[in-house]
Amino acid sequence: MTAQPAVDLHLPSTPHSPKLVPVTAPPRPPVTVVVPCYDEAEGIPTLLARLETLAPLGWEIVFVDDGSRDATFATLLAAARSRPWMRVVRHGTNLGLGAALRTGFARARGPIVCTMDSDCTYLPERLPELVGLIEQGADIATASPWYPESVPAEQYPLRLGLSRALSGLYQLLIGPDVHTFTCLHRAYRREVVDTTRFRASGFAAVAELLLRGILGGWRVRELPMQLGERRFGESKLRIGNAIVAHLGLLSLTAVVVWVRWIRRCIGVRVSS
Ligand SMILES: Nc1nc2c(ncn2[C@@H]2O[C@H](COP(=O)(O)OP(=O)(O)OP(=O)(O)O)[C@@H](O)[C@H]2O)c(=O)[nH]1
Ligand SMILES: [Mg+2]
Repeated sequence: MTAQPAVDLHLPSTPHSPKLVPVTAPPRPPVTVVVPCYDEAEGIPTLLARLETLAPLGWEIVFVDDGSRDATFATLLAAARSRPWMRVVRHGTNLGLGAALRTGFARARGPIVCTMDSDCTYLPERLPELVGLIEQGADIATASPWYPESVPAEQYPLRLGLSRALSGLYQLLIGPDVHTFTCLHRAYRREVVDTTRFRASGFAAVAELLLRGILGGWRVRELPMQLGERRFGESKLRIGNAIVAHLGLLSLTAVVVWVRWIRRCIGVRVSS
């Protein structure tokens, strides 16, 4: 598939359109929230109503519409006209969740960058708690339904089982300190998203970003949080595709961890 250029409502003007250059640059927001959206038109009114409660904080919210086939883009566009805290970016075709995150990160202006699901299955109102963990010194803060103190979710036993099993396998490779690797509801110190490269285009990008962050030495904190039920629209998760992508990521992570372990062993022998 050919990548289509992203359309950004608030992209800086080009030298060919000097009349559009603002007299003063808009103030840098303290936090940017990136919200990837794909065919989520049904839930957008609820999403906007809930995000409106964050407006007094001065945050910017960057919506990345990823080639939706429904009215997602038109709805976001109309809403942005009366909401200065909204920015809307669009891919001409569907490029996947990971690609949408990369586009959102490239547009984010805040020193702290959050990501969240557009279906509000984790409470948007709790994003300030994740940001608080970054302000206390964490580099990555993630909501964590698999943290021991989290209230367990009860819906979708098959998918929850898969998510839990994957997180368990990543935990085996990386160490016991982090319990959830697949949750999009996160906050990052800006340097993390600027320097952590991740390759996956689909859902596995969420786990890849956290794994690469941990392997890169960034400090991770978890916030116990219950996973809620999707109330609008349909799930975009394709279980078969997700399993294949995660198996690839697990293998890659295993190789990286073993190579590091072997290097450490050789280093110990050389120095002794
Ligand atoms: N930009 C973009 N966003 C996507 C894509 N697929 C899913 N998303 C978004 O990623 C988030 C998570 O997708 P969901 O379909 O909710 O998947 P899930 O959370 O695993 O499962 P449910 O909540 O049960 O549906 C939502 O905000 C989706 O709109 C995609 O291809 N591109
Ligand atoms: Mg969801």
